[in-house]
Amino acid sequence: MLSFEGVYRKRGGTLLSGLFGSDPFDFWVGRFYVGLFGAISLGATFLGIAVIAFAISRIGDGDLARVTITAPLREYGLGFAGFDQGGAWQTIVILATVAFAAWALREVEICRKLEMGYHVPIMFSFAISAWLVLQVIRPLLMGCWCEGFDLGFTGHLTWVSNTGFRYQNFYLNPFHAFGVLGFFLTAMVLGMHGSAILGTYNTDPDPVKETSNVDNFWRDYIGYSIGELGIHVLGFWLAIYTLIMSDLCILTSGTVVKDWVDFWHFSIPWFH
Ligand code: 07D
Repeated sequence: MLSFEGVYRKRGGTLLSGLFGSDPFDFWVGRFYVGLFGAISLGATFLGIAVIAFAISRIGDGDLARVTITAPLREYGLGFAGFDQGGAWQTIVILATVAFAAWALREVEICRKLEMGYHVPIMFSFAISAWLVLQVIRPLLMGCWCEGFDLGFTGHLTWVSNTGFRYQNFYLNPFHAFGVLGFFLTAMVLGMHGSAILGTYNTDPDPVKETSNVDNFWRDYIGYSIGELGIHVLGFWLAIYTLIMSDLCILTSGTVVKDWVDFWHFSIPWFH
């Protein structure tokens, strides 16, 4: 344990301790906090990995690069499918969703222990929203689990390509374009921030002066520095914007828009 870690390792602030006054999961393994939701998340993850391994063994393709656990066929609609007919996919999707949600709730309990804001679980929940939209919400809206993406490296990429072309030209989906813009912008500002921090690391024994070295660099270079807190607030909102656009891009495809080429054939009178 590092010298300051003891300060943060306080029991309590968890759901179970709030409800019953005690929490048997309120402990650490090494430097990792476990907690009720950590145990649920790990349990669902191990079970999910076991189902994946079992499903792969039945497919009989030992090549992990191309092995794919496919979504149920269209004939099953929103019903349950047999294990080899898409039931494996359904089981894995349920277990993965439980694992992701429990992990977000574990983050909430850690935030409560550290008496900090909920920014981390909020941000992670937006990442989970992409998974939920793709695998649960859009299939429900389209009336078929077959709409979810297949699980596997090549399988999910094939799904993206097929789904993109099914709506003619996915580049013409404006939410997709705004999402792409957000991913690129987020990567760029993260790269700018990371390189500025690493570039000024150890330039001054005083961390406050080190921070002003970063500010000075950007003011010298582009005439403006968003500041230490500002860059993190920008990253937070950029990532949320990006994920909302990505959610909208796939949520609208097939539900309200069937053809993104045709979508642009509207006419705004004052535009021409
Ligand atoms: C999904 C991650 C959540 C992570 C979680 C936790 C695990 C895995 C394992 C369960 C959102 C961790 C998870 C550990 C668990 C198991 C077994 C984050 C997620 C919860 N596109 N496109 C996007 C670009 C084209 C198409 C998004 C670029 C073509 C479709 C993003 C290009 C066509 C869909 C994006 C490009 C096309 C997308 C994806 C360039 C194909 C979507 C990122 C330069 C012909 C998808 C919500 C994302 C989407 C999506 C970028 C091209 C089709 C904006 C840069 C033109 C059908 N594309 N695309 O959202 O919006 O991450 O998903 O060409 O469905 Mg696209």
